[in-house]
Amino acid sequence: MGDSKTEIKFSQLFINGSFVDSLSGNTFETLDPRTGEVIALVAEGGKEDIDLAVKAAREAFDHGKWPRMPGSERGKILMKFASLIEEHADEIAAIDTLDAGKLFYFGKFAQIPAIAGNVRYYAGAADKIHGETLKMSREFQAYTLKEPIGVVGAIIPWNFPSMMFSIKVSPALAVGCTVIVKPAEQSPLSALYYAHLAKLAGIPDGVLNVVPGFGPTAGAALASHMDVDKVTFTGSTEVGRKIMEASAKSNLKSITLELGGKSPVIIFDDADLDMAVELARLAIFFNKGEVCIAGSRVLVQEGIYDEFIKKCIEKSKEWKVGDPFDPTVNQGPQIDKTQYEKVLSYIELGKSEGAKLVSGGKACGDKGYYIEPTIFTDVKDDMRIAQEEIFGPVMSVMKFKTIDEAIERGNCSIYGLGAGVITKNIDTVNQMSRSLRVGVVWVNCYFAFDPDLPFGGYKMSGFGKDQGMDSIEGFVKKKTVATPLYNSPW
Ligand code: TXE
Repeated sequence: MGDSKTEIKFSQLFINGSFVDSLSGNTFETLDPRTGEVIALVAEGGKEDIDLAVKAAREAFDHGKWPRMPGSERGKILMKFASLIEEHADEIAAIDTLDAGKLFYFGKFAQIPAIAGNVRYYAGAADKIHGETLKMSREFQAYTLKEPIGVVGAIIPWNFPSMMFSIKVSPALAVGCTVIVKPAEQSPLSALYYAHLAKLAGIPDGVLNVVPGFGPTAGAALASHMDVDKVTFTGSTEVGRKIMEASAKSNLKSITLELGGKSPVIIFDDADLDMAVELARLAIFFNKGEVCIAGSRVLVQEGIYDEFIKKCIEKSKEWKVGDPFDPTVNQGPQIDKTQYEKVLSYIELGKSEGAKLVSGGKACGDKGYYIEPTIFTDVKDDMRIAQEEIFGPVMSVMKFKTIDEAIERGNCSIYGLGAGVITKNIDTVNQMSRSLRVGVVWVNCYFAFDPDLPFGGYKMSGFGKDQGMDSIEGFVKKKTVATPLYNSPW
């Protein structure tokens, strides 16, 4: 039974099918955000460990059986991996709760089963990746081959350690790539557990490697490695730039970036008010606001603005903050001291910028990194709390009058990850969904994820897609083959 006493079994690097210490022998502490206490000492991968992992992945790609076996065979092994994930949901959920403050019951009954579903989706896709037959104007025929891109570096963040692992690794493995995962230093443990399960499932040595370590060392070494063909990254916009720079300065490796957001939830006068309040609350307080696509800007039409705020304040009081192992709790601790202090400093900034604090606004609990669900009203577009990613449970509410204003202000951000639109009017839905410059529009819902739905942003939220069959395209190269139809002088 996974609980707060769950034993940490895997804390070394996973390279070429074995758990090993780092070459330097260095370790780092991973901490429990409920208390700030050490959970485990984890082997700290550096540049030389990344070199070893890349060598193993390169060998497995260039000479191993994984990219060469029929897709259906890879699919069968990935199906087994998915079943093992499901069987160990309890333990994995407990690890993510300890390491990242995530809600245990949500993990066990929703998130980890969804991850197994995600692996299965790509397992099913593994034998359905094919090119096209092309019509040429002359007496030739031609076709395209979709080939795995090669060795993939997956640099992932701490807010969804399991989901991020799965959405990066599953499509890459399905198409026949080999992978090195660099989990976030705040939450490295579940990735190591997945490596263990991958080995049990029969994923060959060297195909999946996991190297915990720090961004500027292990992460940077992966991003600038000459033998890595692709980096898929989720994290801050600032580090996304560094990854692009590293690619430009090394081997021009292909890149997918899923970066920050400042997504609007836009609520029209005709909305079902109770539903709107529920969705707005979920959009920003779920996972303690540590969500790239959190609905951090709530734009409410003037006719229901006052009533919305009243109900939203009432509802935020019912949102229970506390130990994420407690089944009645809605919100656990922020991931670490740095993020906790960042969120609290944004709350101070909001007050000093003139926004009205109407609910929450303080840290809570006598230890750990807990913050009250917080609501600001009277927020203006040019305030920093309306423009910058806070990455915490802080809602900024603004008032608008017309649909044109909603479009303009909804788009008033350097980011373009997602948006929520809440209305009963189909014309409003159509106009909004075509005018918002974002990667996903959720109409009368929020966080509607599915393995089949492509996910990824516009503008400075990045490019390329995670999830869906689009994600497959990020891990293949298309080769064109042309040949004469008849004997030809060419
Ligand atoms: O992110 P980083 P941080 C946002 C959020 C948060 C802020 C900072 O606003 O408050 O970013 O968080 C690795 N080369 N998001 O500092 O640093 C790092 O080790 C290569 C949004 O934790 O971007 C980790 O594995 N890699 C986001 C990963 O990058 C480097 C989720 C992400 O960490 C590196 C997380 C380097 N030079 C934070 N430096 C989202 N889009 O969901 C760091 N890393």
